[in-house]
Parts: sequence; C-alpha cells; structure tokens
Amino acid sequence: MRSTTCVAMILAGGEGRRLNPLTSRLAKPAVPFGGNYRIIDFSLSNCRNSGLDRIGVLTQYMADSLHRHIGDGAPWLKDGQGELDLLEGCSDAGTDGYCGTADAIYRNLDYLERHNPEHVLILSGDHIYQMDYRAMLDKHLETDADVSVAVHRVPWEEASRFGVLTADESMRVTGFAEKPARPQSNLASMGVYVFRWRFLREQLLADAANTTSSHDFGKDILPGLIGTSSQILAYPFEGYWRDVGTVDSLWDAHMDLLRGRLELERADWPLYTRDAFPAQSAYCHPHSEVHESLVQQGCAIEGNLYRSILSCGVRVGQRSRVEESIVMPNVRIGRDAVITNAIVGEGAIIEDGAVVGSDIGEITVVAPDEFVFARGSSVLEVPGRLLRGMYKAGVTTRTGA
Ligand code: ADQ
Ligand code: ADP
Repeated sequence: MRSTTCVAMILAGGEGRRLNPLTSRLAKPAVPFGGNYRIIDFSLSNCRNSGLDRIGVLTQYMADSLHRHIGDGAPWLKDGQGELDLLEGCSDAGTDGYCGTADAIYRNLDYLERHNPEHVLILSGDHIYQMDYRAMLDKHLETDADVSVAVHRVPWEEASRFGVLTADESMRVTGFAEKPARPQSNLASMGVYVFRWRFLREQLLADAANTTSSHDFGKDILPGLIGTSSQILAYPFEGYWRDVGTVDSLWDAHMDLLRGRLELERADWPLYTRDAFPAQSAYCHPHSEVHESLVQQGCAIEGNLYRSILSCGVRVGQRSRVEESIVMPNVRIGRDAVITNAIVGEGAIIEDGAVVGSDIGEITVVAPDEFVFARGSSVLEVPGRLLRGMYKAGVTTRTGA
C-alpha cells in the first residue's frame, strides 16, 4: 500500500428489521455467525488484516450488544497498537439519533477532524466477506478518485436489494440508483466507500444543510454526485461477499460455509473475535450422527445433525434431528425434536418432541430465548414475516425474570 493515512468508519447502527426476530435484542452486526463469531467480526478483521488501526464503530440500535462484544477492541488491534473507538448515536433515530448513514458520519466530523486523515474508508458492519482494503485504497490513489465505491456482481433477481451502478470501460461511475425497482445493471454497491477526506467533508456539510435530503450515502450522496465533475470510481471486488441483511441471506451464507464456498479459518486472513466461551470440547454421543455439519465447542450432541451449524454450548437430545439449520449459542434442544430449514436464536429452548420448520418453503426463525412447545400446530406471525411451517401451539418468551 502506498503511504497514506486512512481512518475506517464502520456503520453498525442500523436496525436490521428484516432479520427480525433475531435482532429483537441485538444489533444486526452483533448477530452470531458461523458458530463462533459475530457478523461485525468480518469488517473488523478485514481492517486489522489490511493494516488499518484507526477505526471508529458507529453504533445506535441496540448499541449495548455491540459494545459488549467489541469492548476495548483488543482482538482487532495488532499488538494492541492503534485505536478502536465506539461512537454511539442516540437510540431514538429521527430525533437526536442518527437518521441516515451520511448523517451518522456527519455527526462524527469532529472525530475525523481530530485524526485529519487523507482518506476515510466507510464500511458496513453487516457483511460477510474477506477483503484487503489496501488494494482498493491503492486503486483509489492511483486513479486520484474523489470517491471509490466497491462493487460486486449479484444475481439479477437480487439487484433491487442494493445500490446499483453503471460504469464506463474505465470504471468511472455513470449512474447510481438506490434499490431501484427495475435495475439497469447487476453491479451492486457493497456499501464500502473510500472518500478523500476533504471531499467527504464538503459533501457532508452540503448534505446536512439540505432539508430535503434523507442524509444517506446510497439515497442522497452518491446519486447526487452523478453528472458532476467529481471522480467516482467503481472498484470491482471478485471475492466472496454477502450482505446478510435478510433471514434468507443469513441462512445462505451459512450454507456457503458448509459447501466450502466460504472459509473462515484462513491462515492468511484470520477472523478475529472476542472469545465469549471458555475453551471446551464438543461431545458427540456414540449413537449420534453428524453429517456435513459444524459443531462448536461446548456442544453436547446425542441426536443427529445434517448440514447444520451449531454454535457454542448447544445441546441436542436423543433422537432429535437437526437438518439444514443454524443453531445459535446456548440453545437447548430436547429429545425427539425435529428442526428443519431453521435459524434458532441464541438461548432458545426447544422442548422434547417439538417440530420446527419444514423442508418446504421459507426459513423458519425461532427468536432468541424463545420457548418452543411440542403440542399441536400453528403458524407464528412476527413483524413483517409470516413463518409458515412452524408447528407449535404455544410460544412464550423467557424473560429475565
Ligand atoms: P443498506 O444495507 O440497505 O444499503 P442501510 O440500512 O442504510 O443500507 O445500512 C448500511 C449500514 O449502515 C448497515 O451496516 C447499518 O447497520 C448501518 N447504519 C444504518 N443507519 C445507521 C446509523 N444511523 N448509524 C450507524 N449505522 C447505521 C447499503 C447501501 C446500498 C448498498 C448496500 C450493500 O445504501 O447502496 O448496495 O448497503 O449492502
Ligand atoms: P445461492 O444459490 O446460494 O443463492 P448464488 O450463486 O446465486 O448462490 O449467489 C448468491 C450470492 O452469493 C451472490 O451475491 C454471489 O455474489 C455470492 N456468492 C455465492 N458464491 C460465491 C462465491 N463462491 N464467491 C463469491 N461470491 C459468491
């Protein structure tokens, strides 16, 4: 990497409504991933592995869950050198809280002023990818861009979930539409931007004074730069990348892990996390069957697993069957239960004989700390999402009391 100074700002305060109920008590970036990790570990580890050691994490929604995980930031600072700061906005967006991603950065202009870097790298805390930001910074410097936007080709049918770009042969961005109903391209913005700091500052000050703006990079800042004299470059990223903002994409990314499309324990690109669990072995009973599954430490398995990921401290009772499912930390599954195509939230309890999910239709989500009974059958409705194929008569949530 050429010599420059760069501060990374990780946007980690979005509500993650589409991941409900997994985000009922957790910020989306704090949602467990891959058994041992949390989603934000990817962006933080990318920073560390890219040699970035000035990092601000912008939190807002359910900030405590992230603050607990990140703490003093030690796992993501090489040899304890550098600075990882938690920059908390107010929780009630719309009043004093951050209202859009550009507003969130705008409110931390002082922080950036203090560091006075040449460039600012803006990231999301909810993406699964392993990216060397140095290569992007190099390209940004080489092309003398005002802003570089990392882009990734996505399946056409998914393009309307993203900011979609068009670019000419030299990768100059010629169009930008945020979540268009009819996308003109399948080149998606990854929500990873490198800005020349002085340029970013100008844009944010102008945007803050604009009363019609929603103060968002994707909705306002980037579309507003199209057709101006600013140099906006697209930086294609070819590696694995997924925005795990929906239940389906979170489930898909875990299945990618099992299929070997995504590797977490890479010697050349370690994934750092905070060890929340004391090191313990996993126990598999001689009669249990474990196929194409990942079982983390502290699990005790007496039942059968097929293409599933079990996080730390999960128990699966005799004759239970867990298939194509993701089970988050400290879940207790009794005997003779059947769990198919599901994501089971942290700390949930699945009673003996309960049936969760089915092999047809959508991914079923069990909320964190939810208690799933065995009796009867019903359909559970959670905000914005009808969970079909969830057979249970009663759902109670264990509260702290
Ligand atoms: P979305 O992911 O839909 O699209 P958004 O919900 O604004 O964008 O969230 C971006 C990131 O910022 C998330 O990590 C979120 O947690 C965080 N965030 C949101 N509001 C915040 C706030 N007020 N304070 C702190 N953090 C906040 C964006 C781009 C698209 C692009 C996709 C790629 O707008 O153009 O294609 O990311 O996933
Ligand atoms: P699926 O059938 O599981 O949905 P797709 O191949 O359609 O998988 O890809 C879905 C998303 O996952 C795309 O955005 C794609 O970029 C990403 N993806 C899948 N596999 C890979 C891979 N091996 N490398 C990089 N990205 C991948």
